Amino acid sequence: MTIERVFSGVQPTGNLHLGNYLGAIVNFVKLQDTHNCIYCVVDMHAITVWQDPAELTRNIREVTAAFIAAGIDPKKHIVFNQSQVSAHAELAWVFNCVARLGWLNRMTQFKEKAGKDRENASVGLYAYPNLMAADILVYRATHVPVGEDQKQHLELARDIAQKFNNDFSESIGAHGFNDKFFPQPEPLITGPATRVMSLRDGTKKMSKSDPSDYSRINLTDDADGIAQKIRKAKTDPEPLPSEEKGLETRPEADNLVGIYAALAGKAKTDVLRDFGGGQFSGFKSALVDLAVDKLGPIGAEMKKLTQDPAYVDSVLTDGASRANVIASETMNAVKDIVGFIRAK
Ligand code: AQP
Repeated sequence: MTIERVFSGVQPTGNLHLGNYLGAIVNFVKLQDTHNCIYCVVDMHAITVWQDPAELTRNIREVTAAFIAAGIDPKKHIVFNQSQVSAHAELAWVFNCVARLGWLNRMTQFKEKAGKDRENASVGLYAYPNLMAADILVYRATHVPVGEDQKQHLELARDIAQKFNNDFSESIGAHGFNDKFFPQPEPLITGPATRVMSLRDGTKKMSKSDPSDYSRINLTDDADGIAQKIRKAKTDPEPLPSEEKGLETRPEADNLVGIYAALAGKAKTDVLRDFGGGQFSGFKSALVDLAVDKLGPIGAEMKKLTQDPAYVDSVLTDGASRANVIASETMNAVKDIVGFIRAK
């Protein structure tokens, strides 16, 4: 039986937060037991918006440190930064020629990030989903753990895989490959916190780029910082409901209960069984204790690791060389299928 391959990435754009952790990294850790995993620090995605070069380097190391501190084993699995494996960019170019403008025009993330100043957004930001499809498909990965915000990009990756397989079906067959050369990658969007919301506004996603640091819990926040942010988190005047249905019209309460549930490894219903009917103050104190208990050791380990950049860089180079073996094989096949000439 072949073990399925998992791929996912995180952008090194600073302020790695609880949403990235609960929506993605926690699931990365779990999947190590059952899958071959490739986890990538997607630095080429990061530069789709301006990054200060020295800060980018620091952030690449910080995301790598977060992966390791959270429990990803870079020896058993693969951890690397995207720009070290050139096949990502090469396949992305082929996909730029497979994907249709109409498909990209529908991407809500581009609309949100480019905002009103669309004309001034980088071409890279627009073509971002094609690079993401290449990241996944260059490893012919079948499963992609992501937060809910990435669902639309995953659908696009599936469309690109299918169009490539159809457009080149004759050539794929002529070169002796299976007609499903690229698989249909499945998003894995699981757990009670697939969309962690801002602590200041329960209708907005917790995000690295929110100007208010109080909107998010960063993985590097210390115990006092975590406590302060949770205590100041927006709530409403009602006590917590005893059943999940009671959270439906209360986005801030729903968010905090979801965070508690995810950190405790419980369902929201179980959390409400313990805290339903109570005031937010008591619940927030319990959430502070839980968050400090779970995130404190990760933050401390991240700090230790980032003080040893030579070690972190060696993890990335080792991972990149192993990733490169798989990616080059796919890229060589793609070149043959498309009709390019390459050295053999
Ligand atoms: N709020 C969130 N809740 C759950 N999952 C989330 N993810 C991001 N935000 C949340 C998931 O984290 C993984 C890595 O995200 P990313 O760094 O590649 O990009 P992003 O989604 O653009 O992250 P941010 O924090 O939202 O950055 P900005 O502020 O630049 O927009 C992904 O699996 C993502 O789903």
